[in-house]
Amino acid sequence: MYKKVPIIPLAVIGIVVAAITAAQALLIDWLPPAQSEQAERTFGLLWFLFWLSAFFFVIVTSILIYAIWKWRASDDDLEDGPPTHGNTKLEIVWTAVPVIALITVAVYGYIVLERNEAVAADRVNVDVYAQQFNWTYGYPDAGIETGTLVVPVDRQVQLNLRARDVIHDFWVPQFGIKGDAVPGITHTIWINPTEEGTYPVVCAELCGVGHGVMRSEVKVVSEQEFQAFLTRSTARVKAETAAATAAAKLESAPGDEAAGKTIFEAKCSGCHAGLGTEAGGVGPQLKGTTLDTAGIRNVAKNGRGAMPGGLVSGTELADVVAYVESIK
Ligand code: HEC
Ligand SMILES: [Cu+2]
Repeated sequence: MYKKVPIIPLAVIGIVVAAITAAQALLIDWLPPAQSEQAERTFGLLWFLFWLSAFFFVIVTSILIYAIWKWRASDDDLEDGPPTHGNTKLEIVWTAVPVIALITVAVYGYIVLERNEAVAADRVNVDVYAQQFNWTYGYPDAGIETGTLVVPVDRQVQLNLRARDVIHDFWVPQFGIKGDAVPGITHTIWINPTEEGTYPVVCAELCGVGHGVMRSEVKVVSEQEFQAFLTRSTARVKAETAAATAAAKLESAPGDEAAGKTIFEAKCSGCHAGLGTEAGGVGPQLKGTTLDTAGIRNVAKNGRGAMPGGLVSGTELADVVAYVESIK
């Protein structure tokens, strides 16, 4: 039962509440700048939700504040209020309006999700590996792996998120997308970076003691720089593989016994007594070892137990193996 809507007091309260709400929204930097198409859409949806909520918040709060003030009871008033019957018209309105608002939000949200996950044919594929407490990025098409994510601007990147131990969460705040990396499954997210620059990659899932330092970087570069990065990295991997193959070839080539003896004296006889022919050193007597050539090469190269690895490599390794072979 109401006579006339008290427009002026309601308007005054409404303006104050609206000003406080808007100031909070506008004066604080809630979100980083949107630097992907997904972020633009997601942040747009977020602000739409906020202003829609703010609109109803201001109306409801203003009426509430007015009612509390207008119909406050005096201290000695212990009576119940008069019984009131509901207001059918009002109830229809406060059911219909939220229904319309919710449908609008659902449709808008669906459109954002649909567009954010639309897959482009020319996308770049990157495998993201999360591990306590670092990130590695693999480019399956180029056969390379890096510690910094490099992606081209204005082209879609498909990130295949994988975890090597526990659950992690890949998050670049400026990209507006988060994705869990869960052991045993591959979770895919898509990002279309819109601005060149370097942004932080953050783990957004409490994954252990090093969680806070589980960070890396994503570099958004021009298409040209991206191609150069791929070429450079591929060349480096090729060179490394070639060097490793060459070293392995040198190490397994027949060595020189006499040269091996000299090397053994310098690097091994401190532990293997009598140039390897006697017991009593830190290391065992090598004369009479049951190891074959490959076994000797393996221990001499990588060490074993109390014996350190990496003492010899390349031709030196081949020579020292030839020497041990000659005394066994
Ligand atoms: C710091 C001491 C140390 C040095 C230096 C050292 N070794 Fe050893 N080596 C050991 C010990 C200890 C073992 C036994 C390892 C184990 O128990 O698994 C061993 C084991 C070996 C074996 C395996 C023997 C067997 O029958 O299983 C070979 C072969 C060998 N060493 C070769 C070399 C050569 C060649 C060098 C020089 C490049 C070298 N070691 C330098 C301490 C040493
Ligand atoms: Cu983590």
